[in-house]
Amino acid sequence: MVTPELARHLTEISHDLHRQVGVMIDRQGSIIQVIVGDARGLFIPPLPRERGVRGRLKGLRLIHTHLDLSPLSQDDLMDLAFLRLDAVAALTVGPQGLPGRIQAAHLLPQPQDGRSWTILEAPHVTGLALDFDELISSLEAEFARSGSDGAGKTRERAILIGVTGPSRAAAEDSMAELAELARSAGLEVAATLIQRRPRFDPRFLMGKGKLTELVIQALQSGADLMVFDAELSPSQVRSITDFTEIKVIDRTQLILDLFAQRARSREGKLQVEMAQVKYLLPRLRGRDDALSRLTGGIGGRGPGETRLEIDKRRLQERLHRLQQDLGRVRAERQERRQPRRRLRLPVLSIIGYTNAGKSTLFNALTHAQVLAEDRLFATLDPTSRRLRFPREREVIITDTVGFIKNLPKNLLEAFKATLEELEEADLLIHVIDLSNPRVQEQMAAVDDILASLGLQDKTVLKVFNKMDLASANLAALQCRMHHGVAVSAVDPRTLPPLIVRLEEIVEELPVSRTSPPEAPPAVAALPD
Ligand SMILES: Nc1nc2c(ncn2[C@@H]2O[C@H](COP(=O)(O)OP(=O)(O)OP(=O)(O)O)[C@@H](O)[C@H]2O)c(=O)[nH]1
Ligand SMILES: [Mg+2]
Repeated sequence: MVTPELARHLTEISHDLHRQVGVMIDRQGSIIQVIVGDARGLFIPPLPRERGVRGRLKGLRLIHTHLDLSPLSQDDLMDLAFLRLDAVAALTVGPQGLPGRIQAAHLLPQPQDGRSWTILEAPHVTGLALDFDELISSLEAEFARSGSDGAGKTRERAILIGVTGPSRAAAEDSMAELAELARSAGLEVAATLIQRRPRFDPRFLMGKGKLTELVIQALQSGADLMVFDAELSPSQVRSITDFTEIKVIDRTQLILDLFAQRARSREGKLQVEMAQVKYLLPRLRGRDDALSRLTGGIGGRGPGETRLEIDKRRLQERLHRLQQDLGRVRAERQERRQPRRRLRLPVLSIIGYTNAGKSTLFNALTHAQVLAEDRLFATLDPTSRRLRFPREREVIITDTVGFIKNLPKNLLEAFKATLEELEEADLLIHVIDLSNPRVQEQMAAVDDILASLGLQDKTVLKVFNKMDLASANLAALQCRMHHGVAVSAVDPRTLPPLIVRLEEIVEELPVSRTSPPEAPPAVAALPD
C-alpha cells in the first residue's frame, strides 16, 4: 500500500510543517496528487477524471498523515466512499517525525455487521501484511459480481429513492409504481429506499448522512443510477450529482425516457423529443456540468437513434425545428382524418391508466394486432378501427396512450394534440385494472387528467378489466357503484355484456351517420 520510504517522507514533512500531508497514488504506484492540509484534516481537490480506471473503484488510494494518534476519521471514510477510492490510509506521525501506526480502510462488496468498509491496522507500515494488488483485484472482481447477473452487465441498475412526508403507505404505493416504470424502461432495480423527512432539505432533498449511505449502497449493489420519486429542481439534480458522482434522474425523466423508447409514429417521436428538450433546457449550465458528464443511457436517450445533444444553444435551435416539424405533421394528420370525419361514425375512445389493458381490449373487440404488453406505456400512438356491432351499427374505436398520476407537465403538453382527438369521441371507454392494488388512485388520476384536458363532461363508461385476477365481490361492487361493466379482455367470453352496453349507448346517440363504408369493418367479437 505504501513503501516504508514514502511513509517516512510523508511523516517527516508532516512533522516539519505541522500539517497533515497526503498523496494520491494510482495503481501503477505513481503519485498523481500531493495534498497539504492543516493540523486536523486535509481537503481533496477534484480528481482528474481521466485517471479513473474501468471498474467499480477509482484506481486511486489516499495515503495521508495524522499528527496525533486519532483513528481514521468520519471524513476519511466519507472520502473513501464518495470518491470510491481503492483505500484510505492514515499514518501516525511519531515524535521524531518517524512513521508510527498505520490504519487503512477499504470498501466491502457486501456489508458486514452493518458496515460497508473494513479497517486494517498495524503498529508500523511494514507490519501491514497485505498484497495490495491482489486485494484490489479481488475486490474489483467481487464488486463486479455483485453488480451483474453473471452474463456481464447489460441493463442499467438503479436505486429507487422516495423522500416522503408523513404518509408511509402513500410513499410505498408510489414507489411500487416507480419500480414498475423502472422495469418498463428496462432498468434493473438494485434497491429501494424510502426516507421520511418532516421537512425537505432544499439542496439534497435528504440528509447528508443518508446520502452517504446511498452512495455506499449504490456501490455495493452495482447501481449506476439513482431515480428519485419526486420532481427534482435543476439545482437539486446538480448538487446531488456533484455530491455523489452518481447519475441522478427523477420520475419525470424516467417517464420521458420510457416514452422515448416507445414512440413509433413520427408525431409521437417529435412530441417526446419536444418534451425532453423542454425538460432539459432549464437544467443546463456550461458544457462540463454534472448533468452532461453523467448523461447517456436512461434519461439521456432521444426517441431517434441519437443521444440527446446537451448544448443549450443547439437545444434551442432543435426546439424551434421540432415546433415546425410538429406543425407540419399535425396538419397532415388532420388531412388524413377528413375521410373518417365524412363517415360520421360514432367514435368510441378507449382511455385509462397505463397497463390497464386498453390495447388488449381494443384487440379483443376489433381483432386487431396492437401491441399489448405487461409494461407501462406500451402504447403511445393512437390506433383506430372500424367495428360493426351485432345489431349492424358501426363505430370507430380508438386505442390511446395510457395515463399516469402526476403526468409530467411537459408530456401532457406535448401529447395534448393527440389527446385532443378525444374531444371528438362520442364515448370514452375508461378501462380500469381491477386487480391493481392502487385501483382507486388510478381511477382518480384518470379523472383528474380528463378534467385538465377539459373532457370532464364527456360520457364515460367504466370498464372494470382483469376480472379474472380480482374477486367477484370487488368486481360486482365497483360495477354497481360506477354503473360499469366487468370484463376480462384476455377472455372473449366475458365481452358480450360490454358489447351490449356499448350498443345501447350508441343507439342513444343522434343518428346522423350515413355513408356506407367501402371496406367491411371488423365485427365485434362474440363467443363461438
Ligand atoms: N389476466 C389478465 N391480464 C390482462 C387482461 N387484460 C390485459 N391484461 C394484460 O395486462 C397487460 C397490459 O395490457 P395492455 O393491453 O398492453 O395495457 P394498456 O392499457 O394498453 O397499457 P399501455 O398501452 O401500456 O398504457 C398485458 O400483459 C395484458 O396481457 C385481463 O383481463 N386479464
Ligand atoms: Mg396499450
